[in-house]
Parts: sequence; structure tokens; C-alpha cells
Amino acid sequence: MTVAGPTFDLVVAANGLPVERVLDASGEGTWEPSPGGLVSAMESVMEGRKAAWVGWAGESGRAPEPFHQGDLYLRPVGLTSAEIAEYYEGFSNDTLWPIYHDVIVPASFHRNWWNTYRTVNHRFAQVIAEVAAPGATVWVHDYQLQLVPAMLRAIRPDLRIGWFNHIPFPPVELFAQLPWRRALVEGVLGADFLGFQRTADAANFLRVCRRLLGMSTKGDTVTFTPPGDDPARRTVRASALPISVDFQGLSALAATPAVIARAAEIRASLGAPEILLLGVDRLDYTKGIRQRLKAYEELLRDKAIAPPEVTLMQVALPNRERVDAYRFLREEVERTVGRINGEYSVLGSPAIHYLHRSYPREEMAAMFVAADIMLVTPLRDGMNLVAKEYVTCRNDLGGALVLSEFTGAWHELHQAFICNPHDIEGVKLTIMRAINAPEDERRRRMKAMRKRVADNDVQRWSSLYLDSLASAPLKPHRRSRVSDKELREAERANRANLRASDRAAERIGG
Ligand code: ADQ
Repeated sequence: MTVAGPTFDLVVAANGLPVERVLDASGEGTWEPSPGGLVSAMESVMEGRKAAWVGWAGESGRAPEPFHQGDLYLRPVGLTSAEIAEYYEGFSNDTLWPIYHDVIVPASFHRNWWNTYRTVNHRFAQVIAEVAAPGATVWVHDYQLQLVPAMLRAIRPDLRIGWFNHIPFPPVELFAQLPWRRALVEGVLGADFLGFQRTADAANFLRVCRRLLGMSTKGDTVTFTPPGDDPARRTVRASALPISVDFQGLSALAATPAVIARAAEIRASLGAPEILLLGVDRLDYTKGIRQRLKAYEELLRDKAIAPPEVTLMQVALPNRERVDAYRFLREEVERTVGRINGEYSVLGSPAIHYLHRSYPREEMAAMFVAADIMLVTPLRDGMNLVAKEYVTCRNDLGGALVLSEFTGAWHELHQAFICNPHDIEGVKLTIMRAINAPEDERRRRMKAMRKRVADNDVQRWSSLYLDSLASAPLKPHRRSRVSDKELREAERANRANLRASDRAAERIGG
């Protein structure tokens, strides 16, 4: 006899659980917070809520028994090692991830990966259906679970289903490459409300519905007849709701004496440089680490900067190492760091301090407080929470943020020092501008960015999301939440920034 487990009015589903099992020295397993953007953002949102979280526990084989973590009920989904290879490493991270990130590396297409993706999405839908109370709200996250909304609706039409895409949604020309494009769109359209990071992502999605699938769109809604037995037309809203960070919590953590003392300790242990540059990324080819290192190396070669006065700390979070592109990236980054250090370090002061591991939140906050210049240079990034975490930690209004215009964060943080990571000369100039900017200019920029993040924190994001989901479907909204005006302002600010870089380039003959 199967005993029915508990059910919940709110269910979150994501590829991974918010915790992962870590083995201590005695071989005992403890559950620690999983690193990465989605969990960082959702952690504070879920605090104190009675809800279930459905996700893979990170190991192959049978799912561990469900368990509680505070008020959260964690319901693991089991994956075999073949499913991990085909659904997760394969279809999610070697097909969808490259297509959704401008094909920075080529995407691989395999029919068996797609079949496994469908099987695993169906398993997720079944598990969610078991833990969702009648009429519950289900919040599905990210590109790994795009078929779940429609599969879940077929099993449980009583549920209110939302989907949020943490990564960019590609232009129609790139999305069109996917042989399974129709099924993927029909999959997410099982939801009542779709959230995207940028206005451009929501617009790309609506364009795909219109141009590739011939659906009718108006404002931010799409109306269509779902496939299958139920011919009723449905209307779904697709809107931009940029994700954020827990401003209050993180800024309070960064203000603690322990974190401030640790920041001073970090600087001292790096040889007390005058200027500390910092990069913090999941080790992913979308993050522009190669381009950043190239710009840094050229600045050292040009003698614009040198250790021990200037040093770079690059923190790389280990990631997806069974996918070739990631293994190659790691090898290349580590080779480059070795070469730069061999060439430009001085005794006791390496040019780059490279750290390939995961750190607790307190240590991350201390690094942000310690760094004079934060380098965030992705080639494409849905949002980039590191940029928002950095400004949140700068209670002292110190520091400067160098930010790629290809991040979602750029649309909100226009007062950063903006760069195009493909333009190495431009990145070099932007780093030098950030280093040489007068203190009052830096403080002005930091103050404005902090206000923006404080006013639009992750708590606001989640309540806007859940409100939009609760009231969906709606009449079309002509404007999405990130207004055209804001977009125009960002573009204006960026153009001014680029003009300043161009003028500087002319001056030095670049
Ligand atoms: P990610 O690609 O994982 O997230 P990001 O938004 O920068 O990227 O978040 C990374 C998170 O991991 C940050 O909270 C950061 O502090 C943390 N982190 C980084 N290195 C770490 C380390 N060595 N140890 C511990 N923690 C570390 C995806 C999308 C993004 C989007 C987020 C949220 O790719 O575009 O911003 O989801 O929607």
C-alpha cells in the first residue's frame, strides 16, 4: 500500500534541490546549500514559507527519502547515471545552454538526449503532482524543465503553474535551430505565467511563438490552441521580471565586524596590494573569463599595472566538468593563469591568485568588501547576481564595478563602468578608467547602483512574480515591467560610456 505524503499550497521545482550532500572527513553526509545563482536567489525567498521543493539531489541512483530543511519540505527526484549524462549534461547543458547563450560554443543535437529530457521532465511533473495540494501554486524554474508546465497541466489541471527562465531566451534565428522547438514552446505554454530576466528575452519568446509557430500575440500575451484533446484556446502572459539579491540580508552580513575583519585579512594575505581586482564566476564559457584574462595580461605587458601594487583574485566555482567544453575551458584558464604568473609575478606577489572552489556566503561577502575593482565580463548572462551582490556588500560606497553590456544586470546598473567583453582594447580602457576614476565619482556611481538594487530586491521580485501568477491570465499589458523608458535610458548611458572609451582610445592612439 502506498502512503500518501504531505501536500503543499506552494511547490517550487528546479533541476537541483537547494542543498547538496557533502561528505565530511568521517564519511558522514551533511546537506549544505548548493552554490549557484538560482539557489542564491531563492534561498531568502523561501525562508519561513511552508512549501515543497522538488529537485534532483545531485547523485545518481534512487532518490533519497524526502526530508525537511527548516520549513521547506525537500522532495528529491532520482536520476540514473545515463539520465544525468543525457538529460542534464547532454540536452540541458550541451544543447539548450549554448543555443540560449548566443552559440558561444556549438550546440550538440542528439535525439536520444531529447528522449531522455522528455522522460525526466515527465518524472518531475509526476512528483510535483504528488506533493501539490488541490489548487496549489507551482513555480517551475529554468531551461532544464521546459516541458514540465504542459505535462503537469495534463495531470493536474487544477494547479496554477508559473515558469521562470533564469538564462537568456535566444533570438528566433538561434532558437529555430532546435529540432524540438515546437515541443519546447508548447511545453512552457502549459504555464499560466512566464517570467524572463529582460524585456528582450520575453520579446524573443513572443516572436518565436508568432513567427515559428504562427500563434497570435498581443502586447505581452500569446493566445493559442493547445495540442491534444482539449481544444480550448488559452492565453499566457510572458513578461520581464529581473531577478535580484536579498539586499537587506546581504548588506547586513557585509557590515558585520567579522566580515569586515576578514576582508582586511584577505587583502593582507594577498600582500596588501594598492588595487585588488576580483573576478567571481561559475567556471563557464559564457562568463568571459578568457577575455578578462587577456585584457589583464595585456595591461601587465603594457606596464599599465604591475604586482605587487596591483593583483587579480579570480575565484572560479567548479562546474559541469563532464561536459567537454567545460573541461577544455578549465584547462585553458589554468594554463593562462600559469603563463601570466610565470611572466609577470614578483617574489611573494603573484599577478593572479586563482581559487577553484566553493566558499561560504560570509567568505564571498568578505571578498566583495575587500575588492577595489569587480570584473564582471560575461559574453552573455541572464542576469549575473555577482554584480548585484558586489554593490550590495559595498556599504562603504567604495569599490567600482566593471560590467559587460551583455548581462541582464547591465539593464539596471547603468552607473557601472560598462564594457564590451569582445573588445579587448575597450575592456583594458574600462578597467583603467575604473582604477583612475576620482573617488567622488566612484562613490556617486556606487550609491546610485545600491539604491537600484535596494529598491528592487529579490523579495520584491518574488512577490511581483507570485502576484502576476496569481492574477494570470490577464488582459494584455502593452508594457512589460522593465519599461521601454528604462531600456532607452540604459542604452543612452551606455552610448555615453562607449563614446568616453572611444575618446580615450583616440588620445592614446588605440
Ligand atoms: P549563474 O550562472 O550561476 O546563475 P550568477 O547569477 O552570477 O550566475 O550567480 C552565481 C552565484 O554563485 C552567486 O550568488 C555567487 O555569489 C555564487 N558563487 C560564485 N562563485 C562562488 C564560489 N566559488 N563559491 C560559492 N558561491 C559562489 C544563473 C544565470 C544567471 C542568473 C542566475 C539567477 O546564469 O544569469 O543571474 O541564474 O537567475
